[in-house]
Amino acid sequence: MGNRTPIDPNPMKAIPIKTIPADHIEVEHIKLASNYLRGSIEEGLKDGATGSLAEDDTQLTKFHGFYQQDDRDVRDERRRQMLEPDHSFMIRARVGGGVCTPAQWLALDAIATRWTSGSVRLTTRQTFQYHGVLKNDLKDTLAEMNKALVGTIAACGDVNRNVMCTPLPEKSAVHRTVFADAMSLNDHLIPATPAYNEIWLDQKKVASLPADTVVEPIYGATYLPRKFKVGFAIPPQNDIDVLANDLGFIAIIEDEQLLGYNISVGGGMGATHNEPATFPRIADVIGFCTSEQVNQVAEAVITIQRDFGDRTNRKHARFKYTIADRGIEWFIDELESRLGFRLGASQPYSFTDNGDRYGWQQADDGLWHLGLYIENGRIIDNDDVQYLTGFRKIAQLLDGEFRMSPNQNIIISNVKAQQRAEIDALVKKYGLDGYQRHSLLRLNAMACVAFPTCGLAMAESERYLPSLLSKIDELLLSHGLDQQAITIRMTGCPNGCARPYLAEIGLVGKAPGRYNLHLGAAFDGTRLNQMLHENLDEKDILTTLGGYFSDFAQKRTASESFGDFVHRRYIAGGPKSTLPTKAGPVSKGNNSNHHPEKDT
Ligand code: SRM
Ligand code: SF4
Repeated sequence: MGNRTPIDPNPMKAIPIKTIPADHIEVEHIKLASNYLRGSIEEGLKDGATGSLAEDDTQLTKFHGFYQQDDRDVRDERRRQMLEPDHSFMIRARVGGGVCTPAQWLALDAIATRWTSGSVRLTTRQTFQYHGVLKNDLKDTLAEMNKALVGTIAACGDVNRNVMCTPLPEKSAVHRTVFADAMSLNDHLIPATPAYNEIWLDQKKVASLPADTVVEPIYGATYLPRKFKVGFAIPPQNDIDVLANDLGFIAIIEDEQLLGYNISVGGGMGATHNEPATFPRIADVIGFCTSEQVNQVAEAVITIQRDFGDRTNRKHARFKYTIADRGIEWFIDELESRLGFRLGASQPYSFTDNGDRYGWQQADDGLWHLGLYIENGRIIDNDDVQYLTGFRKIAQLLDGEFRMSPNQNIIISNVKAQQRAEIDALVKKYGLDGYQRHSLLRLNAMACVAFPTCGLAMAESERYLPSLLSKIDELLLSHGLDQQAITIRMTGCPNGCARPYLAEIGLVGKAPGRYNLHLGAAFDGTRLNQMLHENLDEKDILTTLGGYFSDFAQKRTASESFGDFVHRRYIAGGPKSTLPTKAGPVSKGNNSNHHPEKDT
């Protein structure tokens, strides 16, 4: 480790900032001028002439948990007709660890039915979103959500987001402890500004404070340079994709006792097409801490990013770039200096997979958990499915809880044995039994939202993946691979919301109907895939995958996963000319692993 800075704890508290350096980008000025996230949101809400908010305020409302969007399906037509875009808002809940009671579910369901476009959309980070909320209904919707004790502050924005926690471990006692640690941190990192309560919950405004008051002791007046994500994994499950998080805690368990956590730092998925300076990155495991040290470690990590993250370029502002630029040794040194103690040595652990568990599982306390597959997390009632109604009926009788999974699914948890039959009957009646019917490929698939709501989508994702999966299923069957679990994830752009770079097959939207094909990730989420083919349409995707499947069926070693096979044959030193299609290899672009030691 070389000459390390002597341990000398220094204050981590944010010093009030008065001015922004000239090279800092616009959003930094907006944050500072906002008076701790107030901006002119309240005034904007009262403006009945438009369905939108002022542009600066739309940056701030992210911190309050919602995004201004417009319907992309009608955007061009409205532009032609010189109409204002069809604005509405996406609201994301902050549900740490994804746990929600039946009473909360019923309240959320009522809100979905009354004020949104009619669905509850489970996300890849164990929470849910509403789409289609109109400006006039924002305040009622947020107030009603808070009444159900489901807040939205810091669900988005340049702050720590909801803390994830593996939802279904075999060991219920360890889970309880890890979950408690995750929730303690989730709460510890909530912004302290009273702006949210003032605007949405009509809390009395705080009288003016002395100029040197530290309103945000962790974040400071300009918050973080970028979003920040934390997750707790309980091996052998890596369902939260812990190494995709800025900061991860990997539970180390011995004799069914939690010893503490390995700490991982610097993960992230987002990238931009054709900009090699942006890349997905898998986190480094840097050491070990005890349960009691978790909040302190997290706070120190976050303040390092607060103080050293790049505020001059948003595409380079995530924590992963701070680490990649300055080096992991520098980071550990800075962290230990702020902590005032050295981290322990990281402990051995291993993961089996990064997917969800389906069907009934019994935990060691005798209670049952039913993992249900929800296609792309969309809980809705329409001509095809009755999921909203189904979950409403289940919530009306459930004596346990719901746990949202990190793969857009849901677990009906803590069910007593005598309730199982009733729940099974409802699951069947409302078509929620997909976990018993679908292929292993589909059960390991995720697609991000993309069109029509996501402002950044370049290609379809949620609306397209289901039909593509049916075609890939046929291919797998034709090669005798239908019993092979393969992770597949699609996104409508390279931002990586469905963590496509950690899927054995990753499809990343480039333009309408066109995707880059990434292959070779590990089945357990510990190795990134690589972009091997660019700009494919559906026909090319199927032909190309067919080539790999054929090769895999013939040449795999016993129990080798598809990702490991592709990695061994086509990536780890293998000549790229042997790629089994005429589609040429791509130059090493924005998807190198940056962890050659893990790349074996
Ligand atoms: Fe995401 C932006 C949806 C998980 C990386 N993400 C967005 C926005 C808000 C688009 C926007 O900025 O205008 C999307 C809203 C779509 C819509 O209409 O609802 C959006 N992200 C989602 C969700 C709903 C995808 C899903 O299908 O489930 C996930 C919500 C998670 C949650 O509950 O908090 C979601 N986003 C992720 C993840 C996965 C994760 O965290 O494990 C990632 C990759 C991990 C990471 O952060 O590195 C992710 N989202 C991004 C990025 C790229 C960030 C970057 O570092 O470059 C953006 C764009 C941005 O921030 O500028 C983005
Ligand atoms: Fe939107 Fe891109 Fe995220 Fe998909 S990956 S939800 S298209 S930002």
